[in-house]
Amino acid sequence: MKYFQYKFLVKSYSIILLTSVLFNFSCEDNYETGRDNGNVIDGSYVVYAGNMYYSPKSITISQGDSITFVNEGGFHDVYTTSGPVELFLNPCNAPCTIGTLVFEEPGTYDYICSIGSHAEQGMIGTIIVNTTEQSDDY
Ligand SMILES: [Cu+2]
Repeated sequence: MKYFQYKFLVKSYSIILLTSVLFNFSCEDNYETGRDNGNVIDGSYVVYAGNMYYSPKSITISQGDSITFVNEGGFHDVYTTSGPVELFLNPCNAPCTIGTLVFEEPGTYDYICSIGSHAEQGMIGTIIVNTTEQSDDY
């Protein structure tokens, strides 16, 4: 009887251990990818920058919306590499706010961090700006 109780305890403990390990892994994963369009401060969307990421990596906003880039770690800037207009923000040393960009032109903007080899190391992102203009129906 006692042996079975012991076996049950060991089994339960293993399951708890395994679940917490898996949970920790998924949390770590979410840190860089889990942020979404829900991050808004003072009416401006927020994209976080750090070593070596922008989070969220891709964000969809509407024409006229703005994005504030918050630097959580390291020295980073923001430079668009494609899109309707060229935009950039000068770098700053974390913790700092790199700056805020306003997107008046709809379209898809790709951007990078131009510091060192940060872009190659993953500091690239995409901003999709949807038009707010109504199509005219005659
Ligand atoms: Cu950088």
